[in-house]
Amino acid sequence: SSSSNYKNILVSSPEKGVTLITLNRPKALNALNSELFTELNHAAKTADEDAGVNAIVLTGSEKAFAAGADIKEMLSKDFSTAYKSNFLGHWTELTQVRKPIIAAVSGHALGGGCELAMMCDVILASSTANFGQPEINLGVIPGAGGSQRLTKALGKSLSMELVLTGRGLSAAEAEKHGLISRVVPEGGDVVAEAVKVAVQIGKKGQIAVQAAKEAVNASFELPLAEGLRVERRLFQALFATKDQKEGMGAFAEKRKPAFTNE
Ligand code: CO8
Repeated sequence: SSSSNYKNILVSSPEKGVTLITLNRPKALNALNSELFTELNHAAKTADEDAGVNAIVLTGSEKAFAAGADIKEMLSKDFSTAYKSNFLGHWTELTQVRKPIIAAVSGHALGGGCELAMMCDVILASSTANFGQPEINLGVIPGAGGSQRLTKALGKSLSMELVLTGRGLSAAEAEKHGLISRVVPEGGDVVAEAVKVAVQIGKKGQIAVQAAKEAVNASFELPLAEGLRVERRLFQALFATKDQKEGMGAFAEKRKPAFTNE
């Protein structure tokens, strides 16, 4: 499907090298369903494969980044259909994207919405952001990383409190405890700020950018010694790129580097 066929998302390019994906189910506070995720995966994969794109910004509306998986659609599901259709199994595809994804969160980022934000590489939030894993109120538990990525970000005690009580986490708390990189001050525009970060990333050598993302992500998967080995191998491999010669050469010659992504 081409971008004009998307029903649940909008795709645009606010700056050269940046793809902006906006979740767009306003009547349901961007509740996530299978079709939305299929479109999101398609748009992200398209950006990932486009040599003209360096980074992706993912956002929702002022009111909601996403208020979770679509509860009305899940209500009558039974085990056999959920299991046989691998219900929401394709949610993880977003984590296979190699280019950086920056989440710009305003309003509710709850349940699957919080989990979606946590699948991104950087989270910026406006002061209205409200994170949480309220699944316990629905008789279930987080199903797409809320018990794992949240715990890695916040530690055990706070994650347990959020997951067991379902209470929300304000933008200020999320910043204090390291769930997000920063809150954009009131009056600021979180999407514009995220696009700025994306543009900055776009000025670097893109092989190094993707290697950096791969190395940081390895820290979530591997024991330290293995992670350090991955990092060192990637670091060494970058000496085979023109961008390394350019970057270090430009420093030595006191000029700005002109990376060619080679
Ligand atoms: N699903 C479906 N519809 C929703 C959802 C949702 N998650 N959230 C909001 N909506 C709908 C409402 O039903 C309402 O629709 P309508 O106008 O037709 O009644 C509309 O959006 C507006 O919502 P509200 O009127 O409730 O707006 P408020 O501002 O009063 O409240 C809240 C906002 C607090 C966000 C409230 O809507 C709410 O509590 N929503 C549910 C939040 C929630 O529980 N999220 C977790 C869902 S479960 C989940 O995400 C599990 C993921 C598991 C992934 C597994 C992968 C394998």
